Formats: sequence, C-alpha cells, structure tokens
Amino acid sequence: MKSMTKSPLQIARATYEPKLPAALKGNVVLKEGAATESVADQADIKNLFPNTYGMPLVTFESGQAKVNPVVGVGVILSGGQAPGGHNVISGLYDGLKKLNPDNKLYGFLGGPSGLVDHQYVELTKEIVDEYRNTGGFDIIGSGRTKLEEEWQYEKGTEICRELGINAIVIIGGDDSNTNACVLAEYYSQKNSGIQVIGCPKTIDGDLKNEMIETSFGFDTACKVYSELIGNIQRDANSAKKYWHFIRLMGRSASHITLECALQSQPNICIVSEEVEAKNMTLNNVVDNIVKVVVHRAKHGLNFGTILIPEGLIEFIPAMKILIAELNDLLTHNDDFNALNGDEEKREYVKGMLSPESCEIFRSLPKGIAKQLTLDRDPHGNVQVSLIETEKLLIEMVGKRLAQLKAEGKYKGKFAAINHFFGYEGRCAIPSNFDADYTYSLGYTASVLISEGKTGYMSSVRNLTAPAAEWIAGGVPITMMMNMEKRHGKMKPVIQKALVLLDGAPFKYFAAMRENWADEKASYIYPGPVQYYGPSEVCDQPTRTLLLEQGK
Ligand code: FBP
Repeated sequence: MKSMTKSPLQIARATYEPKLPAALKGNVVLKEGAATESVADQADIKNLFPNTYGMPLVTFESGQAKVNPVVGVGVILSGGQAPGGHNVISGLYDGLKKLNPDNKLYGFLGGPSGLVDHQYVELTKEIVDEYRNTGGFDIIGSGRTKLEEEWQYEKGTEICRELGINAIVIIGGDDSNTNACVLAEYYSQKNSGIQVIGCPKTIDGDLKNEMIETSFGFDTACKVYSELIGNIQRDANSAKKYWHFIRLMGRSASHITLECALQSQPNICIVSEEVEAKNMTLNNVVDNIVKVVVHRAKHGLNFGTILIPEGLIEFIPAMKILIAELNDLLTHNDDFNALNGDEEKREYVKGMLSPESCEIFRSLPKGIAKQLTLDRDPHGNVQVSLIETEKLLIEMVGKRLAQLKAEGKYKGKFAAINHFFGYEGRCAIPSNFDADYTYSLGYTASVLISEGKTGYMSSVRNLTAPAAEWIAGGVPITMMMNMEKRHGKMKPVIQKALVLLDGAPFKYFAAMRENWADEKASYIYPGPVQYYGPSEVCDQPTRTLLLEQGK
C-alpha cells in the first residue's frame, strides 16, 4: 500500500468551494446605516475612542465595477484556535485578489506578537491553497499577547511602512477585538493610514450581539463535543454502570454546554448563568445533582451524564468574590511570585484574603485552591481550563451520597468517570456552516478594507437562511464596548455575551430538562460532523442559532 500524506477527507475538502452571500459574488457597493452607540458607558467610551466612536453600520449590496488601488494587508490570528480560521484567511486572500490582483497579503506569525516583533510571511496562492477548508491555526500560528502599549503600536507602524501594509485584520475573540479597536483608534489618531478590521472568532460563542449572530468555530466545536457526548451516552445506556461528569470548554459563558445539551439531551446540564442568577452555592449545585442521581437509582439506573461548563466556578457568587480578590492580589505580585512551595503560597494567600473568601479558599480541596492561584492569562483571566471542576463535583457528590446511604436514604451504586472536552474540537475540520461563514467573513473584511473602513468588525448575518441570502457588512467595534475592571483597573472592553435566561435556547432547555433527568431520559446520539450528503444532515446551523431566530 502507498504511504499516505493526507486522509481521503482532507483531499476531498481541499476542493470544497465555500458558499458566499449573493451580494459578494459580483461588484459591491457600500450602504451606510444608522450611527451607533456603545452598549454601555457611552460617555467613557466616546471619550476614549474620539476617532472611531459612533460610526454607522454598513452593509454591502451588488453594485458597479470600479477601479481599486493596490493595497497591502497583514492578518493576525489571535487567542484560542477555532475551526474556520484558515478559511477567513482564504476568503480574505480571494477577496483582495479579486479587488486587485496586485494586492498582497502578509501573515504575522504567532499572534499579535508577530506584528510587534516583525515576524511575518507573505501568504501566496500556494500557501493559502494548502490550508483551504482545514481546521487549526497552523498557517501562521496564534498567540495571546495583549497590544496595549504605545511602543507596540509604533513597532506595528514600522513594519507596516516597510511592507507597504495599509490594513491589519485581527481574527480573534472579545479580548483580541478589543485590541483591534484600541489599535484602530491609535492609528486614526496618528493619521498613520493603517486601517484595522476585526473578525469574530471563538468556540466559546460569547462574542455575539444584534449584528454578530455567532462567532465562528462555535458550530463545529459544539458538533464535535456533541458527537462525543452522544457516544458516551450510548455507552452509559449499554453498560449501565457509570455517571459521566463531562466538563466542556467555554472560559466564561455556558453557550457551548447549553448547545451540547440541546444536541444530546443529557440527564443534567449546569448553566453557570443560572447558578449566578439564583445565587447558588457549590453545595446547592451538588444537591441538585444528588437529587437526580438518587431518583434514577430508585429506578435501578445507576448511570447518567452531566454537562458542566468550564466557567462554572467563576459564576458561583461567593467563588466569584474569591477569584476577584485573588486577581487583584496576584496581579504583578512579586512577593507571591518569589515564594517557594505550595504551602508557603497557600499561607500567604490565606493571610491576605477577606475572612469570607479565606473561609471558602480553605474549604476547597487543596488541588483546586492551588489551581485558582496559578498564572493569569495576559488579559488577567483565571485559566479556567486548568481547574478540574468535574473532579471537584465528583468528590462532593460522592461524599453527599455516602452520607445519604448511611442515613438509609440512598441504596444505589455511584461510580463516576470524568471527562474534559475542549482541545478535541478546537481544530476540527470546519463544518460546512463554519467553512462558508468564515470564508464570507474574510471576504467581507477585504471589502471593508477597499472601502477605507477602520475600527469595524466584519459581519455576516441572517445565518439561518441559505448562504446566498446572508447579509454582509461591518459593525463599528466601539458599539460592542463597555467599561470593566481588569488587572484591578477600569478598562474599555467588548462586552461578553452570556447565556440569556430569558432567551429561547435556555427557555427550551429549562422546559425539557426534567424529562431528560428522570428514569425515562431521552438521549440523542448526534453522530459525527457530516461534510457531504443531504442539506438537513450537513448544512444545519447550531440549535442555539435556530432557536434564537425562532426556527
Ligand atoms: P478564545 O476566547 O481566545 O477563542 O479561547 C477560547 C478557549 O478555547 C476557551 O474555551 C478556553 O478556556 C481557553 O481558550 C483555553 O486557553 P488556551 O488556548 O490557552 O489553552
């Protein structure tokens, strides 16, 4: 047998032609809409972004051909991987070449630091073709460096001048697009002639609003996790011996967990936003799980599935206060960093916390307490992907069940297995939805550049309709901003979109969850992402998007 360098699916996907909105297929004309305001803190945001605040929404429609001057563009992949990043780049490349075949596209390597350190590659047809419709960010790599200092912006100007770059496209989540917005304002203020355009990326699904219906990557990642959850449920239903505690990525919001629940119908799904709204403690969360375990055990069912959002710990009100105190305490704290050994660090932290937070810190298993004090990411966030909440819950549920057994109130058997799904889905081959959506976002970015826009995020809407009917355009990034505390200081940042408890996806879940929890259950086994076949099998958007749009 001949040795293989690519799978048959990889070879087939290389020739897939992503669908574009009809308006982008020919020549394009820009339509300006209403002026915009930031979602909150208008006076502060206007003050901080005098050059890019209040710009109008824009959409693209079919128009007359025109002559487009040659431009150079630099692209940056920022933050965590999300399926479809390579197609944003191929859409951007194709759009630029269509506008003017002499246009050039450069990729900055390893995330925003590539711009500052002048690490780049020119993206040629050969390179771009190699990565079309593939998962991953390996075409140029990614990183989480925060662009916030003037010297970094100036290093950016230097390399843009050297390479003849007129525009930078930043493909990232809320933090990275906050970077994009700050950079756009700086370059406008300096009249440097460098435009900055953002693209909404994150599997977490929390970069969305009226104009950005979803971030790319959410669709594919949730489909991959849902397949795995479905497979586990079929195993649980066959072996009938384990409770599976499954933690799912999503640093803050519970969109991924909720979407996976809608796709697979587990026995229990925790939604962090509900835990916070109901002011629940960790013990309340545990009691809710125990209730279902005991109920199913009464019917002889000592197995089941529980979905846990990665961000849960930060949404338990008392834990949130503890984490906020730790963030303030540990940011740039040389005394803490100089300490050797876990015990010394633990004692130091205990001595500095408020009495209430200290009490909670002490009550946590040592391993979890330590995880809360580990390094923050460059944006000041606790790295929740390192906190093993699923193991904490297994331990606490196990203890509670043992007590109930001793009291004669529980006669079942409790054996649990923990899982964490995150990296399994972040670089999957993009679903048709993500392949088409990302290509359209990249293509739209090229048109925003040719129209001279800066401080805009590429926007493609009407996503539950066929791709031909999608609406392409741009949204001023300042429109999405508000003021939040980061590293102990108030900063302008893009507001995260959390799960809305009065939104259609959560309401549907809340209406169904009792049926999913009881002895009858109703697991769904979604199966793997399909790239070819009937449209209802391979082109469906997420359940979240369908419910949000009343479909
Ligand atoms: P982005 O918001 O940058 O897209 O990253 C999302 C995410 O995948 C989270 O779900 C997760 O908590 C985090 O990245 C993990 O970070 P890392 O990539 O550093 O492991």
